[in-house]
Amino acid sequence: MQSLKVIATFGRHLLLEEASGAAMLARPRGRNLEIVCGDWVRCEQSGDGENLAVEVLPRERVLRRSNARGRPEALLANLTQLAPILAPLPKPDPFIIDRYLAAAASAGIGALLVMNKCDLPLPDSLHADLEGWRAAGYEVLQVSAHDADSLALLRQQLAGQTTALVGQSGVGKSSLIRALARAGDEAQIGELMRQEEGRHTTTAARLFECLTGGHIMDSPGVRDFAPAIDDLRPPGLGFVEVQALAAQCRFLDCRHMQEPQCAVRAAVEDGRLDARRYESYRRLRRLYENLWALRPQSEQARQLI
Ligand SMILES: Nc1nc2c(ncn2[C@@H]2O[C@H](COP(=O)(O)OP(=O)(O)OP(=O)(O)O)[C@@H](O)[C@H]2O)c(=O)[nH]1
Ligand SMILES: [Mg+2]
Ligand SMILES: [Zn+2]
Repeated sequence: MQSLKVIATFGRHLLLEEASGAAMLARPRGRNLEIVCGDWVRCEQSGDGENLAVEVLPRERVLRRSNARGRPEALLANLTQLAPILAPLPKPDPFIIDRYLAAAASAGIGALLVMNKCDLPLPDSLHADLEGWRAAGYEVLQVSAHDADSLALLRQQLAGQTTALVGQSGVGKSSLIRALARAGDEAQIGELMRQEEGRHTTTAARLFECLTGGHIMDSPGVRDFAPAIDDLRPPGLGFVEVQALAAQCRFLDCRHMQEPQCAVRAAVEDGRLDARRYESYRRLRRLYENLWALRPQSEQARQLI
């Protein structure tokens, strides 16, 4: 039985890539099989000739979110790099970006911030946010999907990687994919979009080959994103600069909320740690604790303090 790569998922349908490069439709066998874009699956044919994915091969890395019930849910598999996209319009929510960055760090996935639509004026508040991310050690690329020259650095960063573009609806993920994916793939991008109030909105995650090597994943826009709490590790919960400071906190299990002699809070007070990033950490810490509290007692032992 050969293994095939999942290049798109829409509802209960899967698009698999055959060895020849051709795409093949399939569906998961059974309700309990969680299959996402980027997975490798083994397939069988049913009696009536339908392709059934019967097994998901172990994933190297996976991006997971907390669903409405606070349970982990896989979104994208086998990516090596997560690229949260933001733009001057629609109005950016930096807290969503921070939670994507935390999820990536927690899952061993690299992160690259992409500020799209740099042909539009940048609001002052966004300048400050970009500085906060750069201070934390993240690279921020400023590009425009409508200006091929601005994409040169981004192309370099995609080579040899599987990069997923994520973020709010309308920031330009699909426009970037159109500029970065191999031309032959372009026609298929439209198939997975829905016309909504005159706008194209992506409805399915989809994997493409980049022009310059590597792979790139498109994904539907989000209103919010919460990482799977099972993946977050104290003392930083995926906030890399909090993690680095935590070794100097007085208590090993410091939550960096009210504890005395907390190196993280001290760094906020003297300006070494971006205050907005710290506020974002606090929000994630509260979410982390609230969601764990909803879990049955038997599972709570798994929570790391
Ligand atoms: N000015 C400007 N507009 C852009 C740029 N990139 C994309 N847009 C526009 O932004 C709008 C939304 O772009 P999409 O690529 O559909 O955004 P998306 O992130 O894929 O949105 P969802 O699929 O809903 O998540 C379109 O009207 C694009 O033409 C850019 O660099 N500059
Ligand atoms: Mg899109
Ligand atoms: Zn602390």
